[in-house]
Amino acid sequence: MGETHSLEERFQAYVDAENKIEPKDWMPEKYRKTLIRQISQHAHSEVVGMLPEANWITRAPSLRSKLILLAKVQDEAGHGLYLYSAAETLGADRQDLVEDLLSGKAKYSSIFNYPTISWADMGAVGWLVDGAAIANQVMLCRTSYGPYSRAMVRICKEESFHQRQGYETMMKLASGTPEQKAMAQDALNRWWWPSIMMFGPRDEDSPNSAQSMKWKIKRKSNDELRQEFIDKTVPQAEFIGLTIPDPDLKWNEETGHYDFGEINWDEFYQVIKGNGPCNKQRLDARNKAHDEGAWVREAANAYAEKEAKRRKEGTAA
Ligand code: BYC
Repeated sequence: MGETHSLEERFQAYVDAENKIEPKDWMPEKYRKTLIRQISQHAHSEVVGMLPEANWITRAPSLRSKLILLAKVQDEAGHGLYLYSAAETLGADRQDLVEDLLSGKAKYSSIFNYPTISWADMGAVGWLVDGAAIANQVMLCRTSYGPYSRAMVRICKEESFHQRQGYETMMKLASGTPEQKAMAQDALNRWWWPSIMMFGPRDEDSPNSAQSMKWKIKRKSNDELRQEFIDKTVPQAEFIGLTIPDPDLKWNEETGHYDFGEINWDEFYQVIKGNGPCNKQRLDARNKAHDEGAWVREAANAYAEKEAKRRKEGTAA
């Protein structure tokens, strides 16, 4: 007991001195579990996050926008793969993680349970959802776990491109015909509140935050990041002539931040419990894709076995 205590103290001091924890280093079991939870939820979010956007690939309004959207969705698949690999360095089994997603046991970001009903939603998702993702993930580049922080550096570079893609789409629509501007405003109206929910519960209702901040897994709190995102995004909306759908949104001279209205936390908890508008549709689509990809996994395994056998025979000869 005494020994564990001193190991934990040494671990904390090592983290406090801004060192990175690497896979073979000693770490408290709860640190490992928290990271597996957060990294796998993040990986699942990237994978499920492809679905609302993939919905528009065949209907993109130009070849240029189709190419950009395709590239963005492929980037998200790549992010999911780096993140599953980062979780594996902590001893997690990828197959278990994927099964937990497919059975509905694992969480993934609430935002991907909302429908994408017009092309303007591709703008709003890129601008707001990727914008929120960047706000959250820039701080994760400095997370204390080495493999996660390194994965985040690359992911953030790609996310910045995604955010630009979204803002450009919104800018074009907002300066187009009155119908196009109305489409952009409608998308902003529907995506604003779910986007600010992405940062998670308020700090006082966030069960994991205190410990994760102490271990420097998280470097900024949910509320701090939400406020940063709002402060950065409101002027962007003003610049393109769109209105944030929050009558209580107001610049506060004293705090130097925007005050904003009450978030519908009941909606947030319903969505993360599985009762959002598209939860069932998203899980059905992931299960279908997984089943249809079974032959690829079988073929890859058969090839790996054959190669291993060939190598063994080669060494024997
Ligand atoms: N949705 O104690 P808390 C992307 C859960 S991918 C669902 O504050 P924590 C993108 C939370 O996990 C976006 N669940 O938790 C992809 C916890 O669950 P448990 C995803 C949520 O971990 C494709 C419980 O509620 N980004 O950007 O300290 C295209 C209590 O919360 C949500 C990441 O995953 C939510 N919104 O803080 C475009 C980033 N919020 O304990 C874009 C990495 C909270 O019941 N993750 N929960 O299992 C993080 O930074 C942190 O996990 C969070 C939550 C800030 C999200």
